[in-house]
Amino acid sequence: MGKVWNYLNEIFSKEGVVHLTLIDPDIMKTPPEKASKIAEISIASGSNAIMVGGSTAFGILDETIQKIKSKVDVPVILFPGNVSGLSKYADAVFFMSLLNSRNVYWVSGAQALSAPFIKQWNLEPIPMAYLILEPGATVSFVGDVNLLPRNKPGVVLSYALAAQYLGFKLVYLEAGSGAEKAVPIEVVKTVSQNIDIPVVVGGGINTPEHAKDVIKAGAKLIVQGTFIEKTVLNDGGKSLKKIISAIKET
Ligand code: 1GP
Repeated sequence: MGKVWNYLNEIFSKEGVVHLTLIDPDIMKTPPEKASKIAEISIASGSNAIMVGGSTAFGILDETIQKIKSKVDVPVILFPGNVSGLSKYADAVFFMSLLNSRNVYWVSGAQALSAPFIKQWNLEPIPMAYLILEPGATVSFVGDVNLLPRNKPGVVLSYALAAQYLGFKLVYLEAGSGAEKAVPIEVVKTVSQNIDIPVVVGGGINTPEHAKDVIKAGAKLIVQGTFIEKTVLNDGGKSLKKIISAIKET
């Protein structure tokens, strides 16, 4: 695997867990200048890498990534919501398959359309299974998702095991951006205890206590977007630092 994958593994071995800052390159919400400021404060607060992506495409991706890269020294990893979510300026791409979509486009179609760009731009692909649980937010609507039930850890585990056996390097348990209900701790625990690849958790994580519980349950990577967007420009990263310290000392 490539440089960014090695970087993430170094963080696993040094710090135990990885914190990822998700920035939506939405021109209306986070124009490039603002996105780069958010990235800068997040990294200064201890976050380990920047993810750039979103479900909708009102973005100017290339400029956003270039601005972010001019301010931070950590990898910028694409989190594409579609083929349009790729940019040659990023360091890597979470090469995702939305395993619980009903539509084969999101499972393998968009990936096939994206693959030539990844090859041509020499982007590092990091294969990641993407599983969306209730409530799912915007991404479940866009991705035509058969939402995984919150109260059935065994069902989520079956998908996560399938992800591992299919050869994915990571499995992402997603509740949806800004989700009122995050992925249940019980689900994180059941999945983490029974698979061998690192578990990523995101959607609705907003407090140090919650983040800590997610890590204690076995997740190795935490993704935060909404909380960071709402806080870092106001408090200079103070509340984000508390969350990151909580997960790193778990
Ligand atoms: C969304 O899981 C991520 O894809 C982050 O969610 O915006 O709720 O932090 P939040």
